[in-house]
Amino acid sequence: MRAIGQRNQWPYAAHGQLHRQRRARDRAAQWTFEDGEFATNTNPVKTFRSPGTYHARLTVTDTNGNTAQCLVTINVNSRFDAWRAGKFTAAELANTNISGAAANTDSDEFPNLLEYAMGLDPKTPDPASTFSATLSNSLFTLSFPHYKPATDAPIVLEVSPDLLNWSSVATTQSLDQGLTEKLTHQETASAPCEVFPPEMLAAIAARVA
Ligand SMILES: [Ca+2]
Repeated sequence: MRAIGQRNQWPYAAHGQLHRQRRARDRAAQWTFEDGEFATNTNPVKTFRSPGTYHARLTVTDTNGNTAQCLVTINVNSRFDAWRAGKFTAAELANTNISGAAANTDSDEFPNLLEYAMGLDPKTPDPASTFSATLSNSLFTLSFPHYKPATDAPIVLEVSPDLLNWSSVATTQSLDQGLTEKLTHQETASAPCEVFPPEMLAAIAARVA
């Protein structure tokens, strides 16, 4: 399992825009956000201080005084650098051996980029079982937490029938916890897997680390 990092910008921002043709004939538009802020232009810009899912109510009024409303969902994603800034001190941020993507400050199984992608705390050791791998009744189940706003660090889950050749597999959501979710992959175990499950689990743990 690996997390892929990308460079992104701070702060989080969301832009709203009405359809061009509709906007042309509308007389007024008002956006009302959950925190009480509002905007009366057709293309507002709002800054959010933390990732998450937000909503805004949009009211448009045409030249005849008719109004229409809709609820707009705004997904505010995170950025690895912004996450780092919230987790480490200025001195720690200057030291990539502590706060870098590959660093493992708490000496658990997960480097910082995976801590971020999985929604963990980089200064609190997490057990290896945070990435769960079980074999029961020939059904192999892999599951791990995922921090939804970490779209700049997608997690790629890879499996191998022989520990030599690896391929990515799809995961499905098995538990929704708001900003985090549990992703799971299941498949029927092959014969070698049934004979050597401990070795396979150890190899998987090594690849996570
Ligand atoms: Ca760690």
